[in-house]
Amino acid sequence: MKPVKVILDVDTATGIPCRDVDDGLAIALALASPEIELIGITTCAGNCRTFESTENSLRILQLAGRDDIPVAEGRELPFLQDVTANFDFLDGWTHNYGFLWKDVPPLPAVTIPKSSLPAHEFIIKSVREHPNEVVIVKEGSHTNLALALLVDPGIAPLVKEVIHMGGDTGQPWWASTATSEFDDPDIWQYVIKMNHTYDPEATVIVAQSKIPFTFVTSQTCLSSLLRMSHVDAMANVGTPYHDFLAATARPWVQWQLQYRGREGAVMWDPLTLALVFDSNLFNIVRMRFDASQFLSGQYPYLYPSAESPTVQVTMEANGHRFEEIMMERLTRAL
Ligand SMILES: [Ca+2]
Repeated sequence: MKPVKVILDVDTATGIPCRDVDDGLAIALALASPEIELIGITTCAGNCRTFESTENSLRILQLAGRDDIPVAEGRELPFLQDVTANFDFLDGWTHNYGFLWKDVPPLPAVTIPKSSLPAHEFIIKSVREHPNEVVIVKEGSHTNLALALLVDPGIAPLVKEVIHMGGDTGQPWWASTATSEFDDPDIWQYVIKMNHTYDPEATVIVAQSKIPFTFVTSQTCLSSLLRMSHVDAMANVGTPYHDFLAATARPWVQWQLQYRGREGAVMWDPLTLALVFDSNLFNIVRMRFDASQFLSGQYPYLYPSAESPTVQVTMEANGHRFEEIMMERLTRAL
């Protein structure tokens, strides 16, 4: 079967102390998946700043020997939101837990260039070159595609599908999460919710564009972990690329074990990407997205709706099976 053309829109924080490595592993999973033709990476903000995502994404492609894949840099700021608190919080993590990263080797210098096109122009060009063929997997905020839709609304019917890591079908799981390290009850707003609330106006533009849209909810993603045994398996491959993936993931997994009471690091973004090539991993329902409820910060904003569904939403995933698939691919020689 012909591989699916994918643009991966990522906030790749891989290499920054105490930031999630899942975007980088989603890139790695895409590179190792024969069902996917990764036609480009666009960078956005969330887990890190956009320019950091660009550099971190380029580094992974460079180590993988895939500098043929363009990396187009996105907008640094959301349309309206003040994101100061988001980065203050994330910088606090880096400051407080950075000591766990002391054994990570220095990051290789990035020598390959980013694309000359900004992300939204790259999206427009790609969709117009390949009408009804491009799936955009959005692992961070929606700013880039929203901007593309504002500049060229005619691309909406030409995008095959948007798959988005984010969304909650009711009161979100983290609302009742009590962890001693987080004293600020609003803090999850800046961490877990950020893929869709980092730039909520952009989320609404994309979700209402009539492009087929699937939320891969955070609840779904909790099923799928990167465990220390997985990190060891990547390290055992022995290439500089796999060594890098393992070395950057190891302290993040260690932090989950030591400070968060989890058995591994949640594979939010790799699991979301897997919907491109294996929908059987997921239980998917059709729902209605309520933009005004969403913009007002109220729950729920995704409703079961037989009459007028507007989006698809994953309710659960086979995490065990996904972990097997992911690790078979992440330990494969490129
Ligand atoms: Ca992400």
